[in-house]
Amino acid sequence: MTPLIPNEGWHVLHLFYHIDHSQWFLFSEDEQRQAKVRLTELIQEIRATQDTQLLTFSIVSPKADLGFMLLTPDLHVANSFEKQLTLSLGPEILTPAYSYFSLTEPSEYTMTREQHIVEEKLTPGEPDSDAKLAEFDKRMVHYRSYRVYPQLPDWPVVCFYPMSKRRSGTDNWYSLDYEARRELMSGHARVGRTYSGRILQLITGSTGLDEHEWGVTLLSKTTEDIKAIVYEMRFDEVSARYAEFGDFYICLQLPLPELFKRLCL
Ligand code: 76R
Repeated sequence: MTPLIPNEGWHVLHLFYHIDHSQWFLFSEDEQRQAKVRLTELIQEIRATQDTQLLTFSIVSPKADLGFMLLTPDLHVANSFEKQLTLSLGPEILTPAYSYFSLTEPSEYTMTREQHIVEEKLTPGEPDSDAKLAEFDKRMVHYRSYRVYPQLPDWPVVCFYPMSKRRSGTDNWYSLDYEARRELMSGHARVGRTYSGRILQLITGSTGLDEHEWGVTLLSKTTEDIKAIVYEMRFDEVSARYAEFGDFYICLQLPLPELFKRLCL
């Protein structure tokens, strides 16, 4: 099979399931134990695959029970792991509640060095400006690689929602010229940067791949920070005027033994 690997970035699947406990309780204790071993071994296999990450979640509220976030380069591999995960606890135990398919991507609005010099009124060659530029360069190297090849931490609170940019009447993001969009996005980024260290955001592109245009995955250590950033962003013009959102899922990232207990498996 020829691998389906993007030139840049990884494929990303958010997979949320309901657990059918009425089927599960028909299993003998031994069958339940074997099912959990199967899922545990599959997760180990996935995590041992090169450039592959798998996050495991208990979902808050009955929107879903169990969730996975899978990041891996080859779509054949992603698809194969996805089918195995769905069946891992036995047929009809996991039923899909929601899923989202996207790709990590660089941003077309990432600030260039030249734009940074103009916006911050820097004078290259002057020690003060050079120090600021060195800091900018360091941040951008990290940021560019993080967006396309993220390493997600085990922070406990994960918020996922899909979003699109509006295309209606005078509020059509796609009929704005590039400079206007870039200007608006730099306001968005300014708000975002004030949450540095508290919110880790991963924006993955899904135009043509799923219902919305991006998947937004926010990782945090508290629910307050998730609520605060999403609220504050609503006042920023990019969100206030141009953003449309899908359903929100709050996930708790848990290690597997704890996850089994939490889900009454
Ligand atoms: O520093 C840079 O140049 C990167 C700036 C940046 C871009 C280009 C950035 C920063 N984002 C970008 C793109 Mn974002 N982001 C969201 C949401 O709920 C809402 O209202 C919106 C959901 C959040 C919470 C968030 C957080 N961002 C995007 C895009 C792609 C747009 C496109 O291509 O048209 C979307 C859909 C989107 C949505 N953003 C940040 C954050 C945070 C916290 C940051 C700061 C990151 C950092 O510097 O550490």
